[in-house]
Amino acid sequence: MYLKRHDPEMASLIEKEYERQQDTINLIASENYVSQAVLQTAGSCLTNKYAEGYPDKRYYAGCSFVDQAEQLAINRCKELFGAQHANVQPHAGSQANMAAYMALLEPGDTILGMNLMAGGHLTHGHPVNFSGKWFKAMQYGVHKDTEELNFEEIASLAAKHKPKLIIAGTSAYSKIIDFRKFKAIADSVEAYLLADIAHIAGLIAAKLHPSPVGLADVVTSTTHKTLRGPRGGIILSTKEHEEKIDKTIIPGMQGGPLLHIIAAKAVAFKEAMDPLFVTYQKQVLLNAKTLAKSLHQKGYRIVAGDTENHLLNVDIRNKRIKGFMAQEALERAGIIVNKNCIPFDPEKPWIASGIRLGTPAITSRGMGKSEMEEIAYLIDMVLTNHQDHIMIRTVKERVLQLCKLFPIPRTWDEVIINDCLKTVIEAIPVN
Ligand code: DSN
Repeated sequence: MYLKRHDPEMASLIEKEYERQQDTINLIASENYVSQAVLQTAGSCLTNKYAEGYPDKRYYAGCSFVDQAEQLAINRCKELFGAQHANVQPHAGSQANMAAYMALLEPGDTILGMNLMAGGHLTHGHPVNFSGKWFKAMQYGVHKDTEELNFEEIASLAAKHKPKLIIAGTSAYSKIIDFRKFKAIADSVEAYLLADIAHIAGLIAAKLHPSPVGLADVVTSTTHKTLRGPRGGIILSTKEHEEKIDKTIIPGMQGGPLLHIIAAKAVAFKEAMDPLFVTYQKQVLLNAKTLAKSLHQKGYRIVAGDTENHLLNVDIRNKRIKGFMAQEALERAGIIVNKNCIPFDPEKPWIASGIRLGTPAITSRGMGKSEMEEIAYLIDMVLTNHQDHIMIRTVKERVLQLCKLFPIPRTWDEVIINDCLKTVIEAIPVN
């Protein structure tokens, strides 16, 4: 490999990270494995090109091929989500949100978003984030009893504070999001509605979760979670907001677009339009359900009772272990998760009473029902014996065996779908 000769230090770090990815079970709900095609495009010569502006309206010469690449990404993105307009330049989900807020709001305006502690996101109005500093941020949460979105609270906060923008979106929430209810509340106070679908974009593209496109003024997303594309962001909007959104990204906020990443997004959008992508997403849902059921049977409380998407939040308090300790013990056993607050958590976020588990990445490796049951067993073994080094080593050996049986796929359609699990998730309402 050229890099090995040129920069052995960096080559060795990449090699080690590759081995880490191959040899661990990745349950981070926001991660996935891209195809070789996406990887190749992201590592292509398109990284060399400056192209501030948009296709056919650039500040630089030499853009004819990158213009076509970006236009392809825009067209595919619009087709995939049925959107009137797509901006594929945001470098990440946070930048997509920042641009959308800057396009629709003035500093000091009131926004209403979900509290991070209840399952929201930093950019939805947290005080340490730009969204909480630049805007007057009101925060909603979940019902204490059901741990589901508290629409009464959302409606009453909206009526009281008259936000200019309501944000519908989550990063640690396992139930279906009813975008129609959000739209009705936004309309009742004449607020803009922004849907942040970063986590569920792949499910929406596969029509396994209701879509906010057509309801929300603006929809933001990342491209690397359930959507299984390169690390980045997108903004979908109605025609009405097209010009404002585009002008906010450039010249308003970002510099040169990352054309290698934009092109890789286009490749991922094409992959997401294949019927096999739907099969993959159905398996993601089934795997999450199986994992939740298996953990529940072992005495774990699943936040909100169940999962209807790709993730589950697990309350681990009755196992006498904190979230940060669970995360650390599981990593020693080769199982990668993140600690997560549960709703109304008495602990601080860096301690946390729960863990968040997601199935997009392990489903990409072809794992199915029996592997989910086994992973639940292995998680339980670690959490109930987290100080027992021999037990941790035994679990790690089994994790390695599983990883060897299910290597990271090289191509998007290499994912092996276990036929007996191909049940359609009829229960999930689709727009
Ligand atoms: N960091 C992402 C997640 O893990 O949900 C959100 O930005």
